[in-house]
Amino acid sequence: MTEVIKQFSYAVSHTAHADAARRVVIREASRLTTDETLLGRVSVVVQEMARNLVLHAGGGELLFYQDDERLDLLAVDKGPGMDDVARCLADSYSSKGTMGAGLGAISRLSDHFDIYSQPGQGTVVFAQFRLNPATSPLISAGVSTPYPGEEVCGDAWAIRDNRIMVCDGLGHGHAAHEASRRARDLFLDHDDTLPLETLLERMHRALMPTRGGAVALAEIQPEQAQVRFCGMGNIAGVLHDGRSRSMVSGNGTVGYRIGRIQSFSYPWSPTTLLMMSSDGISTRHDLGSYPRLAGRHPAVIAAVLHRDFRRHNDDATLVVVRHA
Ligand SMILES: [Mn+2]
Repeated sequence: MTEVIKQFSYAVSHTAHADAARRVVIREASRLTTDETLLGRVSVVVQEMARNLVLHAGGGELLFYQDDERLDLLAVDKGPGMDDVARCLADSYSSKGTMGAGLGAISRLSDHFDIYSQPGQGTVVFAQFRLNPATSPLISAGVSTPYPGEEVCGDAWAIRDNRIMVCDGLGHGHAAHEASRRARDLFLDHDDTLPLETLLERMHRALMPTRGGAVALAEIQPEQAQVRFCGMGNIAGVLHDGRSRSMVSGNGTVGYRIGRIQSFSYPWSPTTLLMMSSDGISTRHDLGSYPRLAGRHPAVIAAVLHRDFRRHNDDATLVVVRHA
């Protein structure tokens, strides 16, 4: 599925951006589906999300992610937020011209809908469209944005079955993108009976012609009630289950020079959240300070924390995973 993964962000602050965003999203979605009804639903949802950003939030960001199973859209803003999301949604069926009007359409037309809003701090709206049935027992989402002004992201992330990878290519721009892309391609093609340590060792060799990067691999093993984590360099791995716990990575740059590769086990339960982030996301991020955010869809969690803890001088990636 290497070729079909596509992710980008789009700044929306004017109604003209809404049309442009819709065209880009539909162009990408059309590569994976010819279902006109589905494309029609996506089209209206992009339009409504972008309109809400312009009319009710003073602008924001539209995030797009697509692979061969799904198309995810997120509208992220730091606008006034909503006091009562449930009421805004309920109102949407009877009123026109309010934020609720758009939300009602978004929730009806998408296959999965979620929202997180805090008065005075902003709103994240999530809409998912299924392209194919899910193959993973996990629900995952990642938000990944490039260094400001760069066309490509130097970070990459991927999930396959119970395994998750995040790579931060050294620096930013095309050379960083090339390194992280190579790590991701190897990850997506690897034989999943390989131990994580062996996979990381192979990535080390595969990345030698590149400038290298930081890599972390995680494997969730629900039957053993554990998660294994194998990292090299600055990718933060955090488990959240009421409180947050950091996982341990080794020192080094994959593809250049690395220390001993080791993986570690941590307890995993059906309520645990796994979060992995590149250093473009401040490690001060604290899920516990957001009321009820931990119960939202992983895409919403990733988008809220990315919005509030992203450093604007680096590629920034945050991946969130939980049980289905
Ligand atoms: Mn970085």
